Amino acid sequence: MTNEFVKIEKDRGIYTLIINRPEALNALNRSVFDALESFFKENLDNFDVKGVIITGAGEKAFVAGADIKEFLGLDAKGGSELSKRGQDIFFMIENFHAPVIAAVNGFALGGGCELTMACHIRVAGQHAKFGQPEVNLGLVPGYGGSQRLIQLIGKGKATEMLLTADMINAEEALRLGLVTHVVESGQEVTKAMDILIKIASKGPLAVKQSIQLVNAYFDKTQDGFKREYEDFGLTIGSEDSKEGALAFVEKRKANFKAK
Ligand code: DAK
Repeated sequence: MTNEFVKIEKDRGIYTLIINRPEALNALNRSVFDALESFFKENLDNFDVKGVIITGAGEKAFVAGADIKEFLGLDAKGGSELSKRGQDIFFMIENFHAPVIAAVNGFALGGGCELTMACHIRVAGQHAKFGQPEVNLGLVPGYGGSQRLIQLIGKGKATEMLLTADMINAEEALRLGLVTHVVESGQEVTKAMDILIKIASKGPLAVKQSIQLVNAYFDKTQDGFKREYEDFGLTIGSEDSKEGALAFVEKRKANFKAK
């Protein structure tokens, strides 16, 4: 499930994945992708996982991009295959049943910014910096960044960021809606944990379907409104919704079972 490049910690059902290559500013190499892929694949239907935090080791970087040294020499076919694999892993994160929060503790550049955007929620430390500097390398983003940046901050600013490679700071990211919280540096994981502990008390199936409904809005093959009435039926037919209503009437905390 893990390797030396991604450390995993567990607390009250919340898993913190720490990308652990501080000497390379936590750049995403194949081993990091392997570890991310196996964690999310192995826990696809595991409701014991209540939430996930992704962060970077050290104080300087969340992830400073794909490992530039690793993609030297890739040809068009190899590059495209690597990009597709990264996209598939990021889709797995985006569609994970439990919330995934990026605790952005420094540089989030290129593939690092793309990783934050595949997460459901982003919390930034005051010193965090975001950017898509691929054009500096004669590249376009390869892990969904050209699409998710527009979804999150709109076409105008996304185009400017993609074309200039300029970084934005945490306050600007908050103003643009790229992140939802800016906290004192060092408090990113604590804030992410607070949010996830709150969500962990909710109905797990309802949380899963809410994530899917948000994603359905951006999926051109789905009708989000149709999906919503279908999912409403699904959740109201669940044992958890009966427990939720009963707990309300009996003025007690609901004991959800993800059923
Ligand atoms: N890859 C590999 N090593 C990196 C790195 C990266 N992305 N970013 C930093 N490092 C390494 C540096 O090489 C340096 O290592 P040593 O020289 O000490 O061995 C160490 O981390 C510390 O970095 P600096 O000395 O540069 O630190 P500074 O504080 O001076 O600068 C910086 C921090 C973040 C501004 C700077 O490191 C920087 O500009 N880093 C590169 C940012 C960047 O351009 N990232 C890549 C974005 S493009 C693909 C799919 C996707 C992509 C590509 C291909 N395919 C499917 C083929 C996506 C590409 C990207 O992510």
